[in-house]
Amino acid sequence: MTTAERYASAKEMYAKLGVDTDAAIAKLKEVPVSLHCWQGDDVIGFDHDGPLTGGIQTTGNYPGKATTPEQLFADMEKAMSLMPGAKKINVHASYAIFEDGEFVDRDQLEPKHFKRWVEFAKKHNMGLDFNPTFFSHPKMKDGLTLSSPDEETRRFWINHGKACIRISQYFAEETGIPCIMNIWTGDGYKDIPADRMGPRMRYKESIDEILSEPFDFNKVKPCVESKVFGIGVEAFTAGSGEFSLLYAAMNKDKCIPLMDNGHYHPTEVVSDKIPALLTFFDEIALHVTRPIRWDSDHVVLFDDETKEIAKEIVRCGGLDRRVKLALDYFDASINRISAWTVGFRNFQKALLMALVTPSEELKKLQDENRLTELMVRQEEVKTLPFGDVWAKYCEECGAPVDGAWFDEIVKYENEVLSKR
Ligand code: RNT
Ligand code: ZN
Repeated sequence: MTTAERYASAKEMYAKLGVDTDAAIAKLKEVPVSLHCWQGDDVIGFDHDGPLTGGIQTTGNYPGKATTPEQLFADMEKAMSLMPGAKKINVHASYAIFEDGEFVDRDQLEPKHFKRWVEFAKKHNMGLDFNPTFFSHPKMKDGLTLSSPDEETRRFWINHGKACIRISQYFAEETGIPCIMNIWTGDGYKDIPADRMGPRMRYKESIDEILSEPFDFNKVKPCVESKVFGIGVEAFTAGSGEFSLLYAAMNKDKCIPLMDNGHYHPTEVVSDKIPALLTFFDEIALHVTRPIRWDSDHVVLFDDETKEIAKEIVRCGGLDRRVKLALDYFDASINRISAWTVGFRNFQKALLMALVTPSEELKKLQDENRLTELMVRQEEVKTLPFGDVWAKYCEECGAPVDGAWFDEIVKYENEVLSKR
């Protein structure tokens, strides 16, 4: 059977449950997912040498990582050619591109240092998201940035944040697409602190100052990302869940909350937090990742929690602007282009599966307290011929179907990566 024949049969089966698969495909095509530039080079960037520091860690030494902007752009283009769906690109400040021997520190960054990213985005009709880089830098003092008790240190990082607001505004104006600017620091303590409130008060004041930089909230969406702990900061994280959520809640006119599903205690699930936050916030942002035991940033799989996150996004009306979607993982132990591709495709799969779930019917069963039947139906939905809808979606997007792209990775590895 051809893809078209299989799709026709699947479409009929879904239609019996009240699901319009054509509409689902059309909807997903419009929704951008932000692809993180940092999978391509293990979060190193172009503004410093040396390893990562500050509660963030990559492991693995797979050959062929990108070490120049040209290589990173080429690798991203390769990966993007293998992924269906609309994209944005998520850039970190450490990926500033200096030309003609120029170099400025992070507090002095200007839009011009990201001109090449804008060109890259325009070439592919994409928006850009942005992140100040509060890690891997000598100005981190004793593991602290925005919450440092050292005024000069804190000032440096505030100025970095303000510079990033200006760059985010530039991204939005150049691309015509709003820029999500995410504030995350790994500030914290390895062992029991004597003062938990001081760092948090300083962190709050620092974010206040960053967000006092003028910007248009329709164009720049600053977020605060929370975290439960990081490597080396096991006892205390300044930007904890309550801190970050409350910061966003108290500053709704200039900031939105960001949840990374690697940043919670292992039995907590972000799928359940999405509707909770959307009850109170007009917009929220997500980092979709895969924690194994902790915030290990493994490549996103088509697993239960990814599917559940996607279902909540769809059911809560999140695809229409309210939920800002981004990926955040970095695996240095496997082919990085494959990592990008598998993770992106898996999240697309989860979103498409959520779009073809008969949510209205299932909700009705819940509201009528027909919970026995709800369980039966929810289980049956799992074995509908979803793969045929997915194949059709890939084809319509001009992307390879499952089974037809890995050879491309092998070829690129042999022809390009292995020569680096
Ligand atoms: C770290 C946070 C953060 C980073 C990126 C690189 O735990 O998840 O979002 O992964 O900024
Ligand atoms: Zn994250």
